[in-house]
Amino acid sequence: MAESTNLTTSIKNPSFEAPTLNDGAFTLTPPTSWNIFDSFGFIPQNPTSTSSKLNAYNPTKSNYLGEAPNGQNVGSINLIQNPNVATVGLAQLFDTVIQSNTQYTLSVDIGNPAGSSNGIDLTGFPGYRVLLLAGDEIVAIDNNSLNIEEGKFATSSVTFTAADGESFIGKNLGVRLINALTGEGKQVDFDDVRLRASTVIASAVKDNQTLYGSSGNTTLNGSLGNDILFGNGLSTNLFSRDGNDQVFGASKS
Ligand SMILES: [Ca+2]
Ligand SMILES: [Ca+2]
Ligand SMILES: [Ca+2]
Repeated sequence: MAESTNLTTSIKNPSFEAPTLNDGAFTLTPPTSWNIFDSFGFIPQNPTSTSSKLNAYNPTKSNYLGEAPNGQNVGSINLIQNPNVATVGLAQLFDTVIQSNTQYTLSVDIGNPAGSSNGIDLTGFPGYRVLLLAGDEIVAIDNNSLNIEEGKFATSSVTFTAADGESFIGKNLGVRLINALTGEGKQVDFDDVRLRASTVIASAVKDNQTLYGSSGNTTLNGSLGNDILFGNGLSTNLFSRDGNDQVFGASKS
């Protein structure tokens, strides 16, 4: 069995319990120790209860019968803009530094709130993304793969394996939890961010690799040199990195 270590202690406020809130209450600022990722400026400088906002929220029984999956609060992103390519996220770089021959698994509960919050109708779901980061680069994605019913949470997991020679060794792991604003609905909630590491024997990263995806949730990292990547499936993520890489995207056949 591979040795598995719980690294959740390297995440600050992983369950969004700070600050403490009464049932139904929310902040107008990000949960403690979380940052706003908002490259298109969808969150106003001074959010109000009816503007777009990214906050800590103590959901009620009308949002989720079981309320928050862990503790009392969730991290919440509510966007009032129309569906758009722009996205907004809760972001944090962890204290965990990437080591070689290690597989990192980040899990987070994703919620589709029912009912309303402060008069805002929460019917529908705008979609989500979970991005695992090495420094400021994306190394794994869950791009809205879960089908989450109204009033329910589901758990998303993403993994990244760092091999010998990987350019990300020594960088900090991090996450962006995104409201994808892709459809009907305004709000996505997040709770209970967990991080585990397992020791693995990974094939060392070499120059000029040829890598093949499968039809599952595959992530291919080209890293060094002039690589050739073949997606071979709809849910394959391709990261070409350094060098003059050739990337062949996912096909349906
Ligand atoms: Ca919580
Ligand atoms: Ca509650
Ligand atoms: Ca909803």
